[in-house]
Amino acid sequence: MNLAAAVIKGDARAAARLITLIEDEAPEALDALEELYPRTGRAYIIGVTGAPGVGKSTLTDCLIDVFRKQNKSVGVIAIDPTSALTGGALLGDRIRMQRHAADLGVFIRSLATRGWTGGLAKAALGAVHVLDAMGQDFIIVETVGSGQVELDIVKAADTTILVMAPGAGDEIQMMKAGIIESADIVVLNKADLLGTKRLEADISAALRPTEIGDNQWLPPVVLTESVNGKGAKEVVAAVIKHWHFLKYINALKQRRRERIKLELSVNIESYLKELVNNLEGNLLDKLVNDLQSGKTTPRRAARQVLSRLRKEA
Ligand SMILES: Nc1nc2c(ncn2[C@@H]2O[C@H](COP(=O)(O)OP(=O)(O)OP(=O)(O)O)[C@@H](O)[C@H]2O)c(=O)[nH]1
Ligand SMILES: [Mg+2]
Repeated sequence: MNLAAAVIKGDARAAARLITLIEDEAPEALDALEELYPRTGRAYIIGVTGAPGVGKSTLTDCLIDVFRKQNKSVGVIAIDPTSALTGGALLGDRIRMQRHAADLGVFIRSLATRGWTGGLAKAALGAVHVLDAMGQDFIIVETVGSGQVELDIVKAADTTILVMAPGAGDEIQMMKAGIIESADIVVLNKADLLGTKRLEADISAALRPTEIGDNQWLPPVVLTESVNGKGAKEVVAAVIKHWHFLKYINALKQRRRERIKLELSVNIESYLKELVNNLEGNLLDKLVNDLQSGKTTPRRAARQVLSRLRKEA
């Protein structure tokens, strides 16, 4: 049986294998994804993001538990843009979600890619398709850090959870960077620690809208103590509430449209990159030489590349 067919049957080993091929950008992966694509669009995708160490994986582990008690299957993709360098965080993620390792209704996978950030977004979207096609009801995508990758992946979720914790030091940064604005739910984890009340007040102030319009979602702040399993039920309830809200105001379709658009542009980008890197006669190298010796300008050089691409097409 081919890989795509096995994934559609729910074969976890086939799914794991396919995600590895996606990470490696293997041509077979692209073919398998083509086959899977018509089977996607059924899962509900939850993004879990936040600064390093705030407790995203511990919370995710608790969320898995709540979903499993409701008889829902769960797929998890843990993404760390820096992990290709350190390798450490991935191990930590696996260990924190270890207790679900033997559960057939749970599929957990870490993702790492080298190279351009667009590659990571592309791989993440591909991995989501795999879990979707294999029949997971909910897919949780955990991303660490900040910056473009995080924002892209946030865009790709149906519901985005921003996790914060007292004492992490990055909270004010996140509020300033506007990351909090893309949160549908804010989880204040480590509520057992000192400084929770203060942070809760700061978050609520940052979330308070200047005016409340119709059909506006005011992100709830949910307190959790993930390390003690506390608060996850309330987080899941908030996710479901947000889901119903999106459907009610007809916004789920629009969100999914954004995701499709992102995937299309990421694919175009990687396709173009490949074409450009494989131009005949080392055109790219020649242009770099010309630029370095002042014979051309970046814009003119880019145009030359485009006209060559057009000719080759
Ligand atoms: N006190 C306290 N510690 C917690 C809580 N939740 C998680 N932790 C601890 O915080 C540390 C980091 O937890 P992780 O779940 O790995 O955090 P993360 O956000 O996934 O970390 P990265 O993936 O490395 O960014 C661990 O030592 C957890 O045990 C909590 O509710 N209270
Ligand atoms: Mg983690």
